[in-house]
Amino acid sequence: MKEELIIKAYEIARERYAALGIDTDKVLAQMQDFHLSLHCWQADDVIGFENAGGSLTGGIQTTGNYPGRARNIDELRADILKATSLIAGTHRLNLHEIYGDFQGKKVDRDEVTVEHFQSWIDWAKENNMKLDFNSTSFSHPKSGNLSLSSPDEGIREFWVEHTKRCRAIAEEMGKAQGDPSIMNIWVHDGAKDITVNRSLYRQQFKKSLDEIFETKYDNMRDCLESKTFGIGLESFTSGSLEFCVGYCAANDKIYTIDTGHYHPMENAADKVSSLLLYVPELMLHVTRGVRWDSDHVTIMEDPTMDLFKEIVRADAIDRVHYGLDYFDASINRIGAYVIGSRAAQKSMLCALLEPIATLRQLELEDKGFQKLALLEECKSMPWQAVWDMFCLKNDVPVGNEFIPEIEAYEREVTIKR
Ligand code: RNT
Ligand code: ZN
Repeated sequence: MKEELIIKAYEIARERYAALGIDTDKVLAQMQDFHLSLHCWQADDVIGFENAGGSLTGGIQTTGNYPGRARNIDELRADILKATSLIAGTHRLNLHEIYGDFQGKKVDRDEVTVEHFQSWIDWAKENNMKLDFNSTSFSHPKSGNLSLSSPDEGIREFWVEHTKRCRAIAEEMGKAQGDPSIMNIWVHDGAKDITVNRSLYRQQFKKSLDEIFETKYDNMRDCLESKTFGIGLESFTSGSLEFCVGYCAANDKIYTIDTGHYHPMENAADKVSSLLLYVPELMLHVTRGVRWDSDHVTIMEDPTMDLFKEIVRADAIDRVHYGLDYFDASINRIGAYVIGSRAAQKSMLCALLEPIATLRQLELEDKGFQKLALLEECKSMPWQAVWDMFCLKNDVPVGNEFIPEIEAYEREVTIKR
């Protein structure tokens, strides 16, 4: 796209926004400071590198068999770099434990150490990326339906050991990058049918978490992710909303909002201002729920835009970590990264472009018509010109120009796998 055209459109947009009291240059600077934590698992359908061809368990599922899945660490790294080359700004990478550099050796989950992530730490440094981390309770012979909440002490202790080791790894990542690594704990624990020992499993889960968090670290942060249900585990989830929010509030832990983890009519955005009164920070897993926990690619839809608006309106930009979490195996996977990341960025941009001071004042003065009218007008303000400028400044494709780039990478690289 012609550079002059983008600049011209931006200048007009700048004036339009200035009339509403918004400084678009400042917003562009804020956008530069907005870092996503890109989930590594979209590239390979959440399989990881433990054993080639292992299958996904734990109530999550990828559907589709689009060609070109990353089959090893080199392919995954290349795909991530391709994706980030099409996304403005600098971003973090969110690794799961099963993505360790195991060099073909069998390393069980209770044996993993930082040495299995040293090459990731080096790679991330070379590529100006910071790492976040996740323990992995699924896709393992000991996963069963219950891991950290298992009544079987042997199983429970195995997963406690795993999770403790993951925290130690996250601590080393944080140290190496001079910035805390955010470590998420999500366990699939649940049951398919009517469950009578709910209390027992939740007590076990709490006991496990207390043990896991005994060691205090300075270079990593813990977060806990709740869920409504998993596939095949429809009737009970140990880590329900109440369990996780309660635990995080009582123990000063970060709560993870996965936008696909609530009832379809529930508004994830509305949780932000409540949660932040009781938990120190939030981690996001931005995804697109379609009817159930479907992990569709994030797009710029109302729930996503509302979430980012609520974060900005709550003055909480710096109290949130912006992870993505979806896995679509039915379309080009690099394309999936780019669509979702750009959609999250666009949603943040629109949130930053809101005339929030005016809107707040109108609401306080009970001027409901004026507030609603302004909110409606915001939708057709030229935010797209600011977005294009952001891409231009960051030297990434403007508009749909990233499509042929992904097609070329598919032709040259992924289709040959
Ligand atoms: C599953 C959770 C969890 C996973 C990843 C792979 O429902 O959302 O965050 O998607 O850990
Ligand atoms: Zn998630």
